[in-house]
Formats: sequence, structure tokens, C-alpha cells
Amino acid sequence: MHKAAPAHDPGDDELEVRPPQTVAAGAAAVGHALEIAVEQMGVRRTLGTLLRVNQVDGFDCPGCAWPESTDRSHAEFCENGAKAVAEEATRRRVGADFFARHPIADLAGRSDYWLGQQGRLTQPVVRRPGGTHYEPIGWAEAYDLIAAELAALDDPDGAVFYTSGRTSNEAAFAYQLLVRAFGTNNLPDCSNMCHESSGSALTETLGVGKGTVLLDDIHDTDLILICGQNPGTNHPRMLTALEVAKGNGARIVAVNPLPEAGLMRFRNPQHVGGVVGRGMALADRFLQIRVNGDLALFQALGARLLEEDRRDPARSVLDHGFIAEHTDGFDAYAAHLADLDWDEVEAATGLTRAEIDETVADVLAADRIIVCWAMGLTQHRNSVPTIREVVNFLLLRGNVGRPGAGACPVRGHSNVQGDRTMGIHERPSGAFLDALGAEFGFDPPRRPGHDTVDSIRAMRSGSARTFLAMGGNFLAAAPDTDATAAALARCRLTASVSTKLNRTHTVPGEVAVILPCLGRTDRDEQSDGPQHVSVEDSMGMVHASRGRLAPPAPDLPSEVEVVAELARRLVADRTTADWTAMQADYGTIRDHISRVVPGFEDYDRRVVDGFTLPNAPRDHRRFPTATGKARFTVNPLTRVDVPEGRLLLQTLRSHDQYNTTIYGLDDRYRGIRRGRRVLFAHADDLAALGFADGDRVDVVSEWDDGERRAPSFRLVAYPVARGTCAAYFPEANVLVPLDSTAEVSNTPTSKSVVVRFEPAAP
Ligand SMILES: Nc1nc2c(c(=O)[nH]1)N[C@H]1C(S)=C(S)[C@@H](COP(=O)(O)OP(=O)(O)OC[C@H]3O[C@@H](n4cnc5c(=O)[nH]c(N)nc54)[C@H](O)[C@@H]3O)O[C@H]1N2
Ligand SMILES: Nc1nc2c(c(=O)[nH]1)N[C@H]1C(S)=C(S)[C@@H](COP(=O)(O)OP(=O)(O)OC[C@H]3O[C@@H](n4cnc5c(=O)[nH]c(N)nc54)[C@H](O)[C@@H]3O)O[C@H]1N2
Ligand SMILES: [Mo]
Repeated sequence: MHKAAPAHDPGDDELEVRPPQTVAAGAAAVGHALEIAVEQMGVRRTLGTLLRVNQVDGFDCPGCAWPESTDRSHAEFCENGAKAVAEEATRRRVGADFFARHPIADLAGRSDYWLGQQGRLTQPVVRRPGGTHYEPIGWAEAYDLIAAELAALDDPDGAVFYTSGRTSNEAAFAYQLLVRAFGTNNLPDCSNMCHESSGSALTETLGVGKGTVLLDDIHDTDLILICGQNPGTNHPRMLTALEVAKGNGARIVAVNPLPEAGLMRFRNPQHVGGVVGRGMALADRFLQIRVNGDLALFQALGARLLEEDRRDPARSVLDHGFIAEHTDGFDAYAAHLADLDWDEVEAATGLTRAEIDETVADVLAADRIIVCWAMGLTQHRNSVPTIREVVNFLLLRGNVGRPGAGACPVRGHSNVQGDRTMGIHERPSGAFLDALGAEFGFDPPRRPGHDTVDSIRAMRSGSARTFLAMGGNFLAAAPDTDATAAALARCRLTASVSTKLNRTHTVPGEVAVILPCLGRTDRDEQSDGPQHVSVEDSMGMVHASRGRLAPPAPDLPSEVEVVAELARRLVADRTTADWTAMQADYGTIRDHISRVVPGFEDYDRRVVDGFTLPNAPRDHRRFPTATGKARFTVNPLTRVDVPEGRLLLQTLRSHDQYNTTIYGLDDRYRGIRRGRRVLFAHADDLAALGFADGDRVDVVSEWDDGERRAPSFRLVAYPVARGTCAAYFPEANVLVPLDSTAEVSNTPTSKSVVVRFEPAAP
């Protein structure tokens, strides 16, 4: 039995608010996952796919980038992984008849949930100049059209090539080669909106823009700080690792403005005892920090450790041996923190001196410490300095480059880290370009390209006129939805390689093309036989992924094939690359990669069993920074100024979504059902502002260049940190100003937006 896709969205009056839950996962999670999976895939397909997620011979879960354990249980997936698989392996289809029935104006009026629920795209379509509908186009004609538009540009920098983080290593490598052979580094990607701040800060301070811990380190450590991350929803398999860590005696400190269910208590659905029962308390300490307070928190921890060290030099509070041998900048850092303004720390963090002192006691009791973080740290104006302070904190006690210790930025998309390793980067290193040019006999462009925000500016000003997306949903993911829509609409051509319909398709350029493609779960047959691809997880482990399902339409190309088709038309004679051979056998692409990207030697053979990429700080305490040492840095203590009568808004994910893909309208752990236009704020803040739970308000963001408005949100009194509030991404993206970005990384400040409320029009 298959239910049809929803014909309409539930109205606002169906929204239900209950008290938040305090335990994550357990039986409810398994039940909910199976319900969604069976609804989309049917029973047979559900069993056939879910048993293959993250197995050695199966496909990599298209959900998060959390690594697989080497002793994989049969059910190495989680509720939200199951939803991600169901979303892709659905039996619903979008064909030519669908586009005939729904003009673009109609699609533009639909919700993200409705668009995604229509099913897999099966046929290439085009919107011709002035057209009101997408209409069918042949594959060859579609490729010809895109190649001709690109070839007609007088400057290759007039094109923008976006990538989302699901693209495999093989497709990503081929894609960046196509783009650089074409002549530009305009390769913005979802990283620019995600962990760019982590990459920037870690590269500068440790010399490698990736984390320094492996799964075994998490399992066997003394203290884990989890900052700005909601693993119960976004990395559910991480809870299993935390459970192991706790079993081995680790303490966990959760740093979050919200008491997220997954941080507080966990019932592991993979154990019989976990399906029932009360589960295990995860966080030993909950620091309910104000939004944007983490820079101050880590400075405070650092200042207190320095003070303890001075008071009792015999106690080895700091690892002076490590500091002397492996770091520089310590004296300037210590001098800076000697003047720390504690009133400012309390104002920024909302934490008491006692809470900070108790955390320092946790730190002093721990020989090995890991700091994990995600978007709660990376999407603020001062995110790069914040993550530099995380590094300072780790360096003080030598918590880098030894077992059970280190920095753990927890990545989002399942291959976002791999895409960067493969060269999806608007500012590639000279060494990468040298190797690429030598391998393919050409001279890659050296000018830095546009990141995501700069791409929007370039399209808005008309200096970029062609937009091509390898996956993702640029319009809904980017900040300042109205500005981004205006930018896309100004383009001569917008083209998307996509598995599902999404908001980006509803704002076409003068000419717009949608090219459907295979996903992770689909079988990929090329002329040399069935192909597998490979991905890199959050901890630098690379492994193969092989889909097995019959594709949703017989002639759907893989992403590699789309790249090869365009390359043969556009750049055939510009490099020595043999695009037909690369498409026929992805092993050929892996052979190229093995000669261009360090750490991938003998890639094609080693990927069968999987391997871990080398990481100098982690493996050898070698720090390839500008000075050859790990670097202490000095960062001014800053925070967002929130005027009277305003709150600081962060935008976050519900439990039923994958970024802009909305699986369902519930957020079970936070007690929300059948609706997404909610705004969580503290009851006392609401009262002080003259509002109450249940009121409908317009949310207005205030920024240097004026105001932005998101109409009609229901206020929900919720235990968030005082002075702050939260709403869902992507509904709230319209409030994030395009020019409000992080220093250095240029990441939109999706977790720091100053807002006020106005009563909504009745
Ligand atoms: N099921 C599912 N899985 C996913 C995704 C998904 O949408 N759905 N998305 C994937 C992607 S691309 C990513 S990047 C990750 C995202 O994973 P997360 O970073 O966990 O996602 P967010 O919902 O943005 O949550 C941010 C968390 O930070 C907290 N926070 C907000 N501001 C601050 C702050 O100033 N300080 C601190 N300490 N905390 C703060 C919020 O309360 C929230 O708990 O998940 C990946 N996995
Ligand atoms: N306000 C606010 N904005 C944010 C964030 C936030 O926390 N707050 N988070 C940011 C973050 S962390 C990220 S990573 C970005 C996410 O930005 P994106 O990666 O651009 O967005 P997604 O929603 O993951 O993209 C979903 C679309 O990808 C396509 N797709 C799915 N699988 C495949 C595939 O295998 N191949 C191809 N070709 N297409 C596929 C489908 O068409 C689907 O509609 O959003 C950012 N935007
Ligand atoms: Mo992300």
C-alpha cells in the first residue's frame, strides 16, 4: 500500500505544542523511522535498503558524516538515516505530466515539504525564455544547451558552480576538473555555510583544516565537551559512541542554549534494554550558554587554567613540555587572558562564575579531553576566533595528537569533507593546482573564486550570469532568501543536477534546466560494468559506497556521467583528460586522484576495504602551519550587541528534516507537531516583551542595511537561554542578512540574528 503524496500542507490551526521530551531515541524512534520508510518505499524495499546502510558491501548513508564503527552491528543506521534513505528510495515519481500540471508559479507557492514529497525526478526539463512551465527536453539537447550557454560567456568567471556535500569523491574530482578546465575557481559549496569557520581556524592554528580525533578516541577519553551540536537529531549514531565513552568512564559536558533531548538522556534502540527502560543520562553537566557566548566561555576556561597553573606550579595544570616543544604564541595568549573582563564573560555566556569553576574542576580531573562542535559554533560573526579559542584551550593541556584527546568538528553532509579534499574549493592551494595541472597537462586558473555569499553578490550585480548546481538547494540553504532569489532570477541560465524537486527550481533564470540524476542508493551501471563511488567521513576515513536499487528511470545519468557529458562538449581539447574512460570506469578517476591528492596513493585498491587519511597533528604532533608549530592566538572578546527589546535568534534543524528537505512536520523531541512556523523563546523574555505563548507574531530582523520580515510565527514558551530565541531553518533564512557574515570564513551568521516581534496581522 502506498499513500499518495500530500495534496496540500496542513494549515496553521493544526499545529500542536506539547512539553519537550527529555530522552532521545528508543522504541519511538525505530517505530517512527519504519513508518516513514514504509510509507515511501513499501515493506520489501524498506528491508532491502535499510539492511545495507553503512555495511561493508552496501552504500554510505546519505545522512550525516559521523563515521561507522569497525564492528558494525546489523542495524548500523538510525532513525534519521532511515528517513534520509526513504526520501531518496521513495517510489513516488515526478515526470513530464507533473510539470504540465504545475506551472512554475504554482510550484513557487508550495512548501518545501510538499515539493520534496512529490518524489524522484525522472526526466530532464527546461524552462525556455518567457515560459510559464518546465517542459521535457532530450538529454543531448539539454547538455548542448548548457554547454552552449557556458561557451558563450566572454569571461569564465561569469559562471558559478555550486556543490552540495553529497557528491561522491569521484564526481567531485571530475566536476572541479571540468570547472577549472573551463577557466574559473568559482566553486562555492555548502561548506561555505557550514564548517568553513572550523576549516579556517584549524588550518591557521593546527595546520590542517580537519578534526584530529578518530572514533576510538571518542570511545576512550576522560571528558567530552559537546558545544553547539544536537547529536540526538543530527548525528544520532554519535550517541552510541557517547554511550561507549560513558561506559568507559568519560564525563560529558553539554554546552547549548537549549536542553536538547539527545544531549540529556539516551535509549539505544540497537540494544533490547534500550528500546524500553529509562536509558542512560548522557550529559553530566549542562551549561545553558547564551547564543554566541562560546568565545567568552573558552577564554574563561583558559584564564582559569592559567591561574591554577600559576598558583600551583607543581600540579602540572598545563602541559609545559608540549607547549614549549610544539607551540608558539603562548606568552602573548597568557598575557591577553590575564586581563579577562569577568563581567563581560558573564554577560556573554549567561553562566555563573560557579558554573565555570565547576567545569574547570572537570577539566583538571581529566587527563584526556575532546571538544566536539557543529553549527552552534560556526555560524556567528566571531566563529573563527571562537574556534581558535577552542584550540587554545586544547593546547594548554596538550590535548592534541595523543589518544583520547583532540578537536572534533562534527561535519554535516555525508561527503562534505571529501568534496573539499577533492578540490571543491574557491581558494584551492597552489600545491593542489600544480598537481592538477601536471596530471592533466593544463594551466589551472589561479585567481580565487567566489564562495557562496560572493556568488550571490556576483549574480545580483550581473557579473555572474550562469549558475550550475551539483546537488543541493541553493535558494533555500543560502541566507537572505529574497536577495538570493533576486540573484538567481537575474541569471541567463540556471541549471541543477538534482534527485528531488526543491525551492531552487522555482526561481529559474531566463533559461532553466533540471537534470535528474542517480542517488547513493541507486545502481550505477556504466559501459565497463557496475560502479561504486567513495566518500570521506568526518574523521577522515575513506570508504566505498555501492547502490543496488533499480534507478527511478532507466536512462538516469550518474553525477559523473553528467560531468563527462558537459566536459566532452565544453573542454574536450583543453586538458589531456579522457572523459569517456573516466565515465566508463570510475577506477580511472581514482587513479588520477591518487596522483593529485596526497594520502590517496593506491586509492582504487585500498578503497575496497577503506582507509584512514593521514593527519599530521593527530598522527605525529606535526603542525604544518606558517611557523611549523601549533599556534596559540590572541582574540578580542567580542559578542553580538542586542539592543533593548530584542532577542538574539539562532536558526536550527527540527527532528524531521535534512537541511532544506522536510521529511515531516513534527519535531518530536521539542514537542512540536504538524507545523514549522514556530519561534521558541523563554517565557520570561516573552512576558517582558509583552507577548505570551501562543501569540502569532511577525519576526523582524534588524541589520545595518534595514529590516527583513518573516510573517506569522507562533510563539512557544521554551526553556532556551535568556535573551535568545530559535526558529527553524529554512523558514527563518529570509531574516539572515546577506552581508552579515563571519570574519575570515564569510559564513552567514545563521545563529546570530538580532530580531524583534510585532503582532501578526490577523
Ligand atoms: N537528521 C539530520 N541530520 C543532519 C542534518 C539535518 O538537517 N537533519 N544536517 C546535516 C548538516 S549539513 C549539518 S551541518 C549538521 C548540523 O548539526 P547541528 O549543528 O547539530 O545542527 P543545528 O540544528 O543547526 O544545531 C545547532 C545546535 O547548536 C545550538 N546552538 C545554537 N547557537 C549556539 C551557540 O551560540 N552556542 C552553543 N554552544 N550552541 C548553540 C542549538 O541549540 C542546536 O542544538 O547535521 C547534519 N546531519
Ligand atoms: N538559516 C540557516 N541556513 C543554513 C543552515 C542553518 O543552520 N541555518 N545550515 C547551512 C548548512 S550547515 C548547510 S550544509 C547548507 C545545506 O545546503 P544544501 O546542501 O544546498 O541543501 P540540502 O537541503 O542538503 O540539499 C537538498 C537537495 O539536494 C538534492 N540532492 C539530494 N541528494 C542528491 C544527490 O545524491 N545528488 C544530487 N545531484 N542531488 C541531490 C535534492 O534535490 C535536494 O532537494 O545549508 C546552510 N543553510
Ligand atoms: Mo552542513
